[in-house]
Amino acid sequence: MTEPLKPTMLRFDSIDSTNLEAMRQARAGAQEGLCIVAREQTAGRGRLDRSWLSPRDAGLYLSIVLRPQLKLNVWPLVTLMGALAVSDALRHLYGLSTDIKWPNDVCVGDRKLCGILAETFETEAGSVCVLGIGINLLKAALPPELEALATSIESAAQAVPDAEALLQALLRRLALRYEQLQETDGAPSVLRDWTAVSSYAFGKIVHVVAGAEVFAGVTCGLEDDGALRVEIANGEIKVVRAGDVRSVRSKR
Ligand code: BT5
Repeated sequence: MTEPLKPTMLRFDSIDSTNLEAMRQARAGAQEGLCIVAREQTAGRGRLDRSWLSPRDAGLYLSIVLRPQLKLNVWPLVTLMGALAVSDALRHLYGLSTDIKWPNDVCVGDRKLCGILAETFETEAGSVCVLGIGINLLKAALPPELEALATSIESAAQAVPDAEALLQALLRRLALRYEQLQETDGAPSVLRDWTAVSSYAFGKIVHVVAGAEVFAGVTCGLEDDGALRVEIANGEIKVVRAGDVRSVRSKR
């Protein structure tokens, strides 16, 4: 039996990145459950050295230190269970029905409302996964150039969200999903739930950029470690572990 996740909060007015602070704290020995929250980030991080725009009080920016009791091959599922927890909280609080774009975007329609960045590393006290979550609360989170691609709770739910209520609801859902992941058969059960709510799981026509490889195909489920399976024109199945996947419309 693993211990339930009990978050302890460390709050900042302004910080470079909640993920970086969580990594610093974990290297200094922070226990599982330490949660860094900031009102703004001056160097919010996305995947692949991209940035996450994090203006003051316009989004929820948090990172949580996890020390999962899991085989290393299923650690990538932490990203998927994080997206499920965000979807659960948004449905519960605002009645929002969301999609999950593989691997880490929670979207309303085609627009990104939340990005997730899980970073894994070693510390003296064992392996750590820092799970970072950025959710756009207000329209003010987004500059004009992102308006076509992204959204906020204010736009999607037509309500100004209470950041603290969202934080508390999200932490509760995260604790539940994290428990689910660590149960016996937790990995297949998280994969099943993810597959049930993501339009990207099956039959999505996608364009994939994975390192130097670029191809198009149709999605056909996830591998045990959460990698996306994409069938290309000759029937071959490509397995995407890292990269960008975007939906493209059929030419028919
Ligand atoms: C992500 O990367 O989506 C992961 C974002 C994780 C952010 C959280 S905030 C708390 C924690 N601390 C951190 O430093 N990070 C985490 P990726 O899939 O690479 O998407 C990044 C791309 O999304 C950028 O290149 C922009 O195009 C777009 N983007 C940037 N800021 C955005 C925003 N606020 N809302 C929607 N899209 C945004």
